[in-house]
Amino acid sequence: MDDLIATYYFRPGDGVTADFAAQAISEEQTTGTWTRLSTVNDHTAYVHAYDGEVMDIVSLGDGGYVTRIRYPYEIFEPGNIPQYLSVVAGNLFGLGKISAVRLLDMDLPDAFRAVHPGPKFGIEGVRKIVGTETSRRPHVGTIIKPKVGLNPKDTAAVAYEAAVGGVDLIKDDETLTDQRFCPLMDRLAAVMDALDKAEQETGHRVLYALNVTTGGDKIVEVGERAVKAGANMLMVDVLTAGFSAVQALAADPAITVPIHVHRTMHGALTRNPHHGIAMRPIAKLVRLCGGDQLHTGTVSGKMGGSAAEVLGDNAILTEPWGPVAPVFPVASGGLHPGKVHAELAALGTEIVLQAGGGIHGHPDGTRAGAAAMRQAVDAFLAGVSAEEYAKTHAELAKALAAWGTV
Ligand code: RUB
Ligand code: MG
Repeated sequence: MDDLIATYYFRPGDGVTADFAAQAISEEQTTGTWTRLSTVNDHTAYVHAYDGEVMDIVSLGDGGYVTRIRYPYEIFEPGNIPQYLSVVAGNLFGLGKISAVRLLDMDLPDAFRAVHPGPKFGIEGVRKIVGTETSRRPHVGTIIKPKVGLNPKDTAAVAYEAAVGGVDLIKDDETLTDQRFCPLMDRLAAVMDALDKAEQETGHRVLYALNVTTGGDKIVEVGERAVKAGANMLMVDVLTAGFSAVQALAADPAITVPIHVHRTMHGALTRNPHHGIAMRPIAKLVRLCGGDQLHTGTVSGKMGGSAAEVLGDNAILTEPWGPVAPVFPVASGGLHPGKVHAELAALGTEIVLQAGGGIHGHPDGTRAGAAAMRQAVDAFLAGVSAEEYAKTHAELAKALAAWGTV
């Protein structure tokens, strides 16, 4: 079956039945509107082949319901992700007869996958670059902090320290793009020089996710220029720049590096349990449109979110899905070495753990902070508590003294 099935949570408005509310979603998003249509008559009866179908409605007993709606394959334009969203996540959010509605999930049929090649690298490709395809250890990443303000030379100096300390990935923060105080191409050149130097010393290849998120139609041009100049990873913010930005980069044969997908603004969609869009459908679309790693959240960090939901979202990224390669889940936001155990215990080891403040805020600086994160990971893999491991690892001991454990 090639139809798309979307799952929603909803709360009907006052005086509205659940059946009416679910039907209203289905009709608004397909062949109906708020009144009878003169444009649908005997001659156009075929239009009903494009009707949505309310498959079931389950009461949760708290005024809320879960419904599944089937949308016929024919109403979609294969390859056009904005159009898919205009159907499954369109005007329904504003319908006055529904007091709240949240898109929980969507089952994308095989026919959709056929037109989206998915990630070029995925987990295996990224692990290969870093050299962890055999060890399968979690990757450790850092976000250069402060968020904005450092010039290219200062950024590169921080990157060098983080790389020598042992991180696998360094990324720009989302508010840093191509501002005057830190031009993108100058920053790229300086950071890649620093990472080359670190690699000569340590033998360890480190990825640098350069934030090429940009306005208009420039993203492909900027991405290509960055890759030509030696970038080994690109970062794009999927919700502000759009799924099409990720798709355009991933589909470009000249973009020969993995794409790190950040999700700033997601809380506006994902946070309210009754209204908005859950992370799950966003994760599916990112995998479809070719992101190689994606932020899905933490269980002990600063951004909230439930462990069950993050685990489910990570499964969407990593479980087999036809020919579409698995995507590396990224846990980020408020992490530090004392939280590594909780993250890995809950989320498993096929993951990138990122820390910004939790590395650059280490009492002995970035290099020690990076080492402490890696030591916390090593402790977990050795089956030893962070406190125990810290007895013989000074950087971890100082991090735990500063921030404790959860
Ligand atoms: C983390 C950071 C990231 C967000 C991403 O910095 O800047 O952009 O945490 O969040 P720090 P999410 O480690 O200093 O908190 O992964 O939830 O999208
Ligand atoms: Mg950030």
